[in-house]
Amino acid sequence: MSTTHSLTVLKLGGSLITHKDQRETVDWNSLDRACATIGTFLGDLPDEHRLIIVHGGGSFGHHNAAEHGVSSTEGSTDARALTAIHHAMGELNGAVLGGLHDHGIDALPVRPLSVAAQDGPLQFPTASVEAMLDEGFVPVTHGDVVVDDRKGGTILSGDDIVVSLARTLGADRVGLCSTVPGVLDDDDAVISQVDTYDDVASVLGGSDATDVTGGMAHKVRQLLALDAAAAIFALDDLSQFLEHGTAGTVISGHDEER
Ligand code: IP8
Repeated sequence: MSTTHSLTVLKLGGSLITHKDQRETVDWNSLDRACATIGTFLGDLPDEHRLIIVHGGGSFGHHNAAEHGVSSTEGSTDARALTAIHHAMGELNGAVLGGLHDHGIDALPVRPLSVAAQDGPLQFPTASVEAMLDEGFVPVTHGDVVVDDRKGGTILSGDDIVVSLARTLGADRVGLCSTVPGVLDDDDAVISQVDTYDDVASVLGGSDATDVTGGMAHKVRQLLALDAAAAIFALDDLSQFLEHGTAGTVISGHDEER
């Protein structure tokens, strides 16, 4: 990718763009708000900014994966089951692409099952993503089922893709837009800055709804290991993040999980 561009990797959380407790139900209102905000941001910018969007599974991927007993660690060799999970994620990807197109964003799909593999570490070739960025498109990829060395297919989370793409492509900014305004302390106040995992170890728990790829703790650990400035924030702060690169909880420093 051309180095004169600045690159943002933005994840739209599955719980944000779907109703997580209702099977395969898009939250059209939140999706449209997110797409409108992104459209305004890109429309206001000169051409040098590049954006990759990654979305999670919400009530599409996670219900399907749990039903077939597939997770990030538990694989399956049942091709029909793996295809069903991938197909559900394709439906959601189609909804996200449609929302982005409605707001004038030149978004194109990147389907991980067809390009990525788990061979110990994640292998996510980026030639197609880079070519899209160079041509001014917005690649839109997502958590998916991927083939995993000696396990059949397992679940690859959107968070892992965010981290992999941000590293490989040298992203300048990474944002996770979620239903929560950041990492919350015991009084539900947003922790504005996290430099090491120890800062938040006592307050982080698991996700409430069905989620086969881990909750906030995993996100924070992964973001801490990145070079790029990262932030976790809610939809109300998406515009602030896109414009300034900081919102909600800002995560910096090199901690665990490299
Ligand atoms: O919601 C998981 O992606 P995530 C995708 O980013 C599937 O963890 C297929 C469950």
